[in-house]
Amino acid sequence: MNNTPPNVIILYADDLGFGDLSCYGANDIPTPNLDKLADEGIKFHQGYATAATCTPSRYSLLTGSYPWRNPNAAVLPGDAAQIISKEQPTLPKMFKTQGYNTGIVGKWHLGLGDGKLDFNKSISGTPNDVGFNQSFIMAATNDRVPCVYIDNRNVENLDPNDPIEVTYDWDKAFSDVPNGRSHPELLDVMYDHGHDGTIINGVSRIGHMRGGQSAIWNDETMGERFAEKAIEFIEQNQNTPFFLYYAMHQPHVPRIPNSKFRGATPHGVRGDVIVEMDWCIGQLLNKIDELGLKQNTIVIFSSDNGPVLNDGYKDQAIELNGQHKMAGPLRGGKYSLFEGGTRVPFIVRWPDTISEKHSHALINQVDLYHSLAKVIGYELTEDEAPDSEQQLEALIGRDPYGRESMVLEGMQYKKVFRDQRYAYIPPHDDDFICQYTGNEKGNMSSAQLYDLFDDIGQLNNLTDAMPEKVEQMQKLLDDSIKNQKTR
Ligand code: NG6
Ligand code: CA
Repeated sequence: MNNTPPNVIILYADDLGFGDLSCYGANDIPTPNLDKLADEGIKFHQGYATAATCTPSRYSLLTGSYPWRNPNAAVLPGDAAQIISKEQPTLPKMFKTQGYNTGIVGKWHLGLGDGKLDFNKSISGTPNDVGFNQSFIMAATNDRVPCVYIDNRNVENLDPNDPIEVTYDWDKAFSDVPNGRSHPELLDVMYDHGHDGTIINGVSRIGHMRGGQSAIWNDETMGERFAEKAIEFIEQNQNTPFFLYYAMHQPHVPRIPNSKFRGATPHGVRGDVIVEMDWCIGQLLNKIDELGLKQNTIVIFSSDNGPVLNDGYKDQAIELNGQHKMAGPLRGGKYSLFEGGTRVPFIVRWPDTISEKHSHALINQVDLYHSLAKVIGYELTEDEAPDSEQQLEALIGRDPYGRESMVLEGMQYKKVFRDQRYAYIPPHDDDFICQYTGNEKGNMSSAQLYDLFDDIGQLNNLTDAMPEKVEQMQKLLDDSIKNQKTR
């Protein structure tokens, strides 16, 4: 029997929907590595991100706090300040106190810098300042500048004679740098809604950057690079317990698969990058096997929010989607208050500990903090990870029930209250349809109540039939907002 504490790896996809993997019902997107992971572990049918967008969900995963408790936890530009303070307790800090080496590879999107952010200097206010021993990241998203990798505190491969400048203000856009608006003839893929800033590798991005030419990433090898870095971290730390947060960029826009994966699915680039992501995960899991670490490593896979077709580029995701149901049977997707916004694939593998194959327990990524604390024998302080429930029994398949209830976020702090059976969406004064993507955000001027046992597709609004339930859910939501738990 192995007495060393288990390694923990969180694999985190970007905009992957509940129905996007073959093990979750996709018919023609082969994801053999994740299917195998699910087969060797447990697959959750009610696993959730805390929000339907990226920054908020990632904030919750790392802090154990609902995102709307922090007004800065909204989708961030690439030059935003770090929104997790250096003092705040975090998941990687927790692991560190228990003697783990901690690393992050991939998408950060929680801001950088603790004041004036200068990409040409060593940055203070990085993942390394909030609990990670090592980091290799992109600042925000692959559709936002700066399009460079940041290796711990410094931009990788930066030539000091060609400094990077970044702005998100069109009035300050660099007139000598081609952008999508001024030079559409230079584009390999046409932009849509707002992705018309600086052109990098034939793709115009959100925001503007100048300089840093030697540091510009290659979109086609991004998947491989992150996989290599994640593997390197595991190799370096194979003899100490480690915590690795591997946050992949797929299938977020722009979807630019390596040529090896072009045409891997009938769904064009959106399907192809999912296959690429699965391949990257396969590389990493093979390494875990090869190093003999499989038995003592907990591997968790999930996604930061639901799926979307056109999220800023005319990349034919819509035309080639065919019959594929990105969110499976769920309504809505990214940005949505409906289930498709936050219910995502959620797989956990822990050999010898987990024997169940499926779970319908209600489980949220925000619970990983407290549940993993239990695994490594860490006591949370009074105000640490306030919204994180200790759900280890559910996470390892021994409790089929999980959370009693939870608060989910659509966009801009708009909330849903979910209990074991019902989803309650209060009246929200905003659009029903997202004008950019066509996804249903789900806002209505009157309340909505859905019975998810009978109506997983959320078509039958029960507010008129069940006024008392509506009242009860509104009250529980108000209480959750007001009463931040202390332990
Ligand atoms: C939105 C972008 C979208 C995407 C998203 C972030 C527009 C109109 N839309 O603001 O393209 O970048 O932010 O995605 O600019 S996330 O998965 O990181 O939350
Ligand atoms: Ca996302």
